[in-house]
This record gives sequence, structure tokens and C-alpha cells, in this order.
Amino acid sequence: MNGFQLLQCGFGVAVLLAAPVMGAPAVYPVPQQSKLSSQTAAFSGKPSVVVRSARTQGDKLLAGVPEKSGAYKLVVSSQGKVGIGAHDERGAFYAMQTLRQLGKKTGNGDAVMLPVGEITDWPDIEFRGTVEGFYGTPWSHEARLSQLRFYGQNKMNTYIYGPKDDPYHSSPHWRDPYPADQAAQIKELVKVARENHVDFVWAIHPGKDIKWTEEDMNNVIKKFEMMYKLGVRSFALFFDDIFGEGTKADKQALLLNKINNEFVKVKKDVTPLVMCPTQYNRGWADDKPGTYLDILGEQLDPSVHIMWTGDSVCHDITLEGQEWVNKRIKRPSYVWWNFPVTDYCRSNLCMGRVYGLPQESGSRESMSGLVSNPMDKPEASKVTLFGIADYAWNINGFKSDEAWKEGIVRLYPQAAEAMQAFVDHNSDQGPNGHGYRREESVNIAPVVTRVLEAAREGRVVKSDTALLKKEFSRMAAAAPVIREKVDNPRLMKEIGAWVDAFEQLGMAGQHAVAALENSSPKAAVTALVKATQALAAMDRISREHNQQGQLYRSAVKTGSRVMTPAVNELADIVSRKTFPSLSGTPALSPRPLVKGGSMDKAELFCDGDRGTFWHSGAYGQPGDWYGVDYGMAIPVRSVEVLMGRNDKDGDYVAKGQLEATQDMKTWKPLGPETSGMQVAWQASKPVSVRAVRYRVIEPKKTDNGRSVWTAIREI
Ligand code: LOG
Repeated sequence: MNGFQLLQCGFGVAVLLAAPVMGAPAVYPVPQQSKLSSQTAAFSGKPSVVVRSARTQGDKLLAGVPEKSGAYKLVVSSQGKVGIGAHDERGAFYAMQTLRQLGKKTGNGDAVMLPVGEITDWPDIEFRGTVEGFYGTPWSHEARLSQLRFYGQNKMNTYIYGPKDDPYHSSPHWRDPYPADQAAQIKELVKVARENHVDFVWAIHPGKDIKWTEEDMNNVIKKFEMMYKLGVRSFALFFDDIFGEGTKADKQALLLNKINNEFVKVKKDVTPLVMCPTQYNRGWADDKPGTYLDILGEQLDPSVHIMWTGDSVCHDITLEGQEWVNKRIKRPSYVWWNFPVTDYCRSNLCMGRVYGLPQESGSRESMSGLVSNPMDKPEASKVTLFGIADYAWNINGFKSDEAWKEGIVRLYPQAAEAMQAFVDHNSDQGPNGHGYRREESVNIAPVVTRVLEAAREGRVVKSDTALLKKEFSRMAAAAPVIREKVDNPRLMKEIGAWVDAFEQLGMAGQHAVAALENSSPKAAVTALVKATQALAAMDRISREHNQQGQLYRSAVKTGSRVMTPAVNELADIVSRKTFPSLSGTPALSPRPLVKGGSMDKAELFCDGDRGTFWHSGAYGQPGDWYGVDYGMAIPVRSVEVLMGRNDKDGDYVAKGQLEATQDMKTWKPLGPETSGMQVAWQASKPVSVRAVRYRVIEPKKTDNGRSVWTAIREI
């Protein structure tokens, strides 16, 4: 197909006019070489397009265009002629995306104004995009279609399909064909991906129960054949998060090489395989020479890409870390970046700026691909995906803060300021088992620190409290604007509860600061009551969202790194000052107790949030126990233990006994022995209890007889 037909396929002037970018014609991702003058020329019509072929080798438009998929040159002459030279059709498509961003409506018929000059452009990283690879409700079909278009517009070329909760991607049904309706949807995804020059990579996750027999290995090829019939031309094999037989490096290499020889090479139109290893991060890698990663490096066909999440499961990517693994696997790794995924911190939104990717020289060569594992909230993920697209295209040109803000303006043109206020305070994961954190509330944080320091000493610095109140009112004011102006129902369904909570936080904050500033006790009490009501409303919003019944429920946490703790502390300081008789009451802060497992992050099972969990990090043994100490005897009427990382997970205790103590020495049973993921005890009258625990009678076992770790969401 030549470029002219490409335009007739629907990328002509109509598209150009449909979405002109007003203001300065910034291009994103930032182009590699841009020589645009301040002179503009009116343009209407069709660009002349040359795509590299045997015939066009010497064409002027191709001069300087590197031989890379997606590379292009766009030339605007002072006479308003537009020429495109492209390495391939993808490059011509990308040139049109750039052109669309440069065009400014003239108000004069069909014409748009374009800056005169030229852009020569190519991607730094060959494979750029996402891996839908999280635990949780997979994205909807509509959401996926929208993602694919978004990737095309932002010059990302890869979408790896691998949602952990799709039973036809993983066990038990990886061997089976998709039901007809789902097959039809995948067919459509492949088609829309192709229209947007995105490789739809279908991944299989067979390692939980694969047998290394000829028959079962052929089952993988058979499934790939079924997917090939649906149009899929790119494939991946994931061996992450599995135990036992499936984890063997030599067997995995054998299977991949077999598929490469018997399927990829035979088909001819299938792209190189991608694999996610079992030891996919440095923290989990055996570092003895000759072990897992070296075996893959030696035995896997050099064409196969090997994925890598960095120094741990969720981690910034560093050049040093890349060099470490690349030496072992004997190829540049294909980065699976676990950001902005929130399947380990479901109560928070990660909508902050993109940072923590290497930019020093050598970074480009250190990765063959970069895919982001996003949130289960596809629309909300676009904020960070915009930044990742920019980074992956042009590493040196990437400016984190600018890309973030530009992304907000483009995604929410009618409510950019309000959305910026929202994402300013919705970026951190909160305390979590992976220890991966993001900055939050950056601009106002120093003011918050000063206000709190002063308040603890009974002082009020008016200039600071004024700044803080202004920020809280900016937050409260943002919510109605977002609800009214953000024209994206799917986004609002994803983050609506957070927007509601955010509004209450803004109100709570304003009242808390007012209470602090007020010298009259009566006015302080009035403000304090209002602050408390808004905080209670936040709790209610969170509890409603966290209701039973949904498979993946979560609390709703907003401003959790800086702003919510600040409001709580201010309210506390004012109430102690206003009601001195209350001061000295010990705060009821439960402490985790563990026998048989790591204490690390154990506070996550008594943080009041079912969306976070603690993992024992050790196989369960009879006599192990997990509990909560309240520090003093309190009346207790019911106890509930919610285990497993989520409702589908197997990491819980098979049989156990709930117990309570008053003296921390003798434990008495609360009810009979219990079993299952969720156990509970209830009494008609409260009993006095200092601590409660769940004691393991029988650990849960895997199919091969080994006991499992225990995950606890909440006691
Ligand atoms: C999983 C992934 C999950 C992510 C973050 C990889 C390769 N696998 O610990 O499905 O979304 O961590 O929780 C993972 O990252 N396992």
C-alpha cells in the first residue's frame, strides 16, 4: 500500500480538522529533530507521501529518515505544501499524528495553519506500549478499543494481552478455545490494533499446570494456531508467579525454541516471541552463575525477547540494573514496568508524573522494549501512559513534569486545571508490600510541614495557613468541575468515588485550618465539627465502595500521603486544645502480631483497609498465628479475619482457631475451629479482650503437597 491510499483510508484533512490543537503547536511525543520556523503557511489538501521501497530509495523526502519502524520526515514548505517521507506505513501514520498536532484552524474554510519547516523523527525504543498484566477485573472491550486508538495517536506500537484473571490466558483454560463471543472481540481488537499500527500481542500463561510432555507443549502451539486464525500475529509466553514444574528454565527454553521453529518460522508473518521469565526481577533471581537466567541466556533462541521488571517486582528502572540482567540473558531485556499498576494497592490511584526511568547514555540500548503494566482503571491510566509514550519515543527529550501536565491538558481539555489539582494529590500507592512509592502533593508539602510544626507548638503562621486553605479550596472546587466538564463517562465510573472523597477532603481541610486559626472556642468547635463531618463523609464513601460482593473491592484513599494525614492531625490538635479533658486518652492503634512469618508490612492487616494485604513470606505451619494487639483490654463483640490477596487467591489457612487473650499469656478460643478464606466470630454481648489471633491448625497445601504462604487482608 502506498502513502496515498493510506490517506484515503481515513487519515486525510477531515481528521486534521476534527481535532486541531489550539495554542502553541507542541508535538508529543517530543520529536527527535525539529526545525520549525515561526513562519506559518496555510494548508489544505493532502500531503504527498513516500514510503521507503525499492522504487523510492533516492527520494529527497527519505533523506535522514533512519531505517527503523515508525521513522518519518515531515516537511512543510512556505507554499503550504506538505511532504511525508516514511520508513514504513507505521512511519507515515505517525507523520499524520504529528501533522494533526501541528495544525491550527484558521477559521477560513478547510485550511489549517502549519509552521513552515521540517521534523525528522524516529523512536528510541523499538517496542513501546502496555502489558495488560495485572490481577483484577480485566479491561472491558470498549476500554481496550479506546486504548488502542490512544496508543496510535501517541506513537506506541505494542499492546500485550495478558490479564491474570482471564482463564483462557492462564489456568484452567489456556488449552481451550475462547468462547465465540470473546473470540469475536479479540478479532476486533486485532483489527483496530492494526488500524492504529499497534502489534496486538496475545500472551499465554500456562506454567501453573503445564506438563513438559510433547503433547502439552503442542497444546500451546495449538492454542496459538487458534489465536492466529483470529488474526493475531504476535505472541508471548508468561511464566511469572508460578511454582513447581513450570518454573524450569531449560524446559521453558525448550518450549519457546520449539514454538519458534515450528510456528513462528513456519508462519513467516509472526513477529519474534516475547517471554516473561519466572525470575523476572533481581530480587527474585538466583545470582549464582549457571542458574535460571544464565540458562535462558544460553539456551533461548536469540530472537526471543525476555521481560524484566527491574531490581524488584515494582521498581524504578536503572541502567545499572539493566546491565546486570542483560549480561546474564545475553540480550537487552524487554522492560515490563510495574507502573502505574495498583493491583497491590487498590485503594489508591497512581496518576502522578512518570519518573524513575533511566536517561543517561546507554539507556536506549539497554532495553529492547518498554511496556507499562497499568491500573485496572484504563482511562485513569492514560495520564501516565502519555508520559511513558513520550519517554520511550525520545529518551533525551523527555521532561517528566512537562509531559505530565501536557497529558492532562490533552486528555481533559475542558477541565485541565481541575484534573491537575486532582492528580497532584492522587499519585502515591500508600504503604504497600512492594515498598514502591511515588511523590504526592509536592508543591504544597513544605507548607503542610510548616503549618503542622507550628500547630504542634500551639502557633499559627497566618501566611502559611492562608496558602494551605487556598490549596484545600482548590481541591474542593475541582470536584464539581471534574464531574461536570470531563466528558468521559468511563473515567468517571473508574474514579468517581475518589473525586467525591477528594471534594470532602478539600472541605475537611478548609474547616480544619479554620478551626486552627480561630481563637474563639465556639468558632473553633463549629469548624471542627464541620471538618469531622467531612472526614466522616470520606469514610462513608470509602466504605460504600469497599462493600462486600464485588470480587475486587477496595477502600478509597485520596491525598493519602500528605493531605489526609495533615487534616487528621490538625483536627486532632484542635480537638485536644478545645477539649483538654480528652487529652491523654490512649489512641486505639492496633499492633500486628505474627508467629511464623515476616513482620515486614504486617501493619497492612490492621490498617482498616481490605484493599491492602500482608504476605507471610513463609510457608504456613501448624501453630503459627496472626493477630492484633489493642494495647489494652477493650470490649469486642465480633472478630473477622479476611485472608488471601483477593477473593480468588489461594493463600490462606485451611483450618484454624480464633482466639483471644487478656494477659498476652493465656489464649481462649472464640467459637469452634473454622476454615476458609474468611472466618468470623460474633457474640451477643461484648467480651473484654486485649488481643485476638488466628492460630493455624492445618496449613493450606498446593497440588504438589507443599504448604502455601498466608496472605491477610484484614483482621
Ligand atoms: C505480576 C503482575 C502484577 C504485578 C504487580 C509481573 C511480571 N507479574 O508479583 O501480574 O500485576 O506483579 O502486582 C506481579 O509483574 N507479581
